[in-house]
Formats: sequence, C-alpha cells, structure tokens
Amino acid sequence: MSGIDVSRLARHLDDAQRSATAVPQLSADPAVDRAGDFGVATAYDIQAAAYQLRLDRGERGSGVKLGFTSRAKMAQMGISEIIVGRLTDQMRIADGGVIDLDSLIHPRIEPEIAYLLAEDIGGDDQRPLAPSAIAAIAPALEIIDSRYRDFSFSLADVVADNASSARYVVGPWHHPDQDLGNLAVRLTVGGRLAEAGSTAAILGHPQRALHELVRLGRELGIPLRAGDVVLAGAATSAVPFTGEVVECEVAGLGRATVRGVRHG
Ligand code: OOG
Ligand code: MG
Repeated sequence: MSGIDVSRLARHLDDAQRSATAVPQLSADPAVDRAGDFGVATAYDIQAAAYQLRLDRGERGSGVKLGFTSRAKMAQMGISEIIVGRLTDQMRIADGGVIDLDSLIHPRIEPEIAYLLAEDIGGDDQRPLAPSAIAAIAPALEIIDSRYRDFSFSLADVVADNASSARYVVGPWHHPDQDLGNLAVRLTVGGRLAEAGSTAAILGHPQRALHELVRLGRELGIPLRAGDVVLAGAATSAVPFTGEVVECEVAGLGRATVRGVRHG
C-alpha cells in the first residue's frame, strides 16, 4: 500500500488552483517519493479527493473530459496515455462569455468536441455505448491551466491535477445524427488562424473517445450521468490564452467563442 497522503496532496493542488499559484510537480517532491509509489492509481485518488473538495464547497459535477486522445496533444505534452478529468459547473463559461485571466496561472486554450449524455452510463451495466446515449454534440473550447510550474508534468502529476482542467465553453448543441468522423476544426485567436485539424485526429473518430471513456469510467469508478458534458480531447495542440477573442469552429457545427480579460 502506498503511504502517500492523498488528502494532503489534494488540498495542496486545490490551494494552487484557487490561489492561481504554480507549484512544483508532485513527482519531484522528495517527501512524496519517500512516502511510496506515486503512480497513476494514487494520482486518480488525489484527483477524486480534490474533486470532492470542490463539491464540498457547493460546486456541482457537470461532466468529464478526456486528455491525450490525439497525437498532437500527446506530442505537445510528451504523454501518450488517455486520461480523464472531472468538470464542474463553476468551470463552465457561457458561449461568447469572458474569462478572468487573473484567476488562472498560465492558461492555454484548445478546440474540443462536446457530447451531451442522454442516459446514465456504466456502473454494473456492461453494454457498449448505445447511440441513444448521446443527446447532442457541439463545438467547444477548453481552457487548461496546469497547476505545475512551467506547465510541465509526468503522467501521474497531470492525473492528480485533474488533467489540467480549468474552464470550458460549449457552443450550440446539434442533433447527434451528424457524422463527426472527419470534420475540419479551426482555432482562431483574435481572428487569426492559430491551429487547424480534423475531428479524425481524435482517436480516428471522436466517438472512440466516448467508448474509451466508458471503459475508463468503469475501471476508475467515475460515474457518467444523463446531462453530463463530455469533452473528447483536443484535436490540435493548445495555444496560450491571452486577452483576445478565441473561437473554435467545427465544419457543420458552428463555433464556440470566448474572450480572456486581465484586470491586474
Ligand atoms: C492535459 C490535458 C489534455 C486534451 O484535450 O488532450 C487535454 C494538458 O494538456 O495539460 O485536455
Ligand atoms: Mg482538452
């Protein structure tokens, strides 16, 4: 058994998030190293404990996100395993809304596809994902903000840090009958093209990300509920999020838009 103090590390990362202060990687902490095996299983325990702190403060779970489902993201961050993080209502920003950049450390932004779940999934139910489980699809944006210095981490570090989740924006919902298999994705910053790709970059088809999520959710005991938003993972690299208007446009689905503002 690992002697790692899960609740202490959860509070530590939660404090870093709330005070927008970067901290050293847990994997580089000699105390963590001495305490035992800081592996992915322990990291998910830390993530769950930190998520519980948010719920205890009155935030409500609003869904989950996948990380590293595209080669672009794997290559950018040097990690090649699919990970899951939790979303809450406090992280959600209205489409066209504004994000206070002073509340974040070194935010980056990336284009996403969002699914809206129509049914509870998982638990003892071993059936594969049915098409009826998806209520709607939408273009989305994710703002990630690693709590670690220099936005640099190991696999266990980023899992413990809730997969760098910070904020997300969902564009207009569409009926899920459109095939998401190979749609052009464009990320523009201040009207200029910053990244371009295809939904096919997400595990060949974003739907595969959902199947991976069902598998991982069962394995990790993360419930998926009707009404949850699922972010399938960015199709392109993330870019720094500064005080400009950023748009994610997905062919046939329209766009999600957000603006960053700094007060300090
Ligand atoms: C981790 C989160 C990865 C994605 O879409 O692949 C992610 C990170 O890049 O810091 O959100
Ligand atoms: Mg993402």
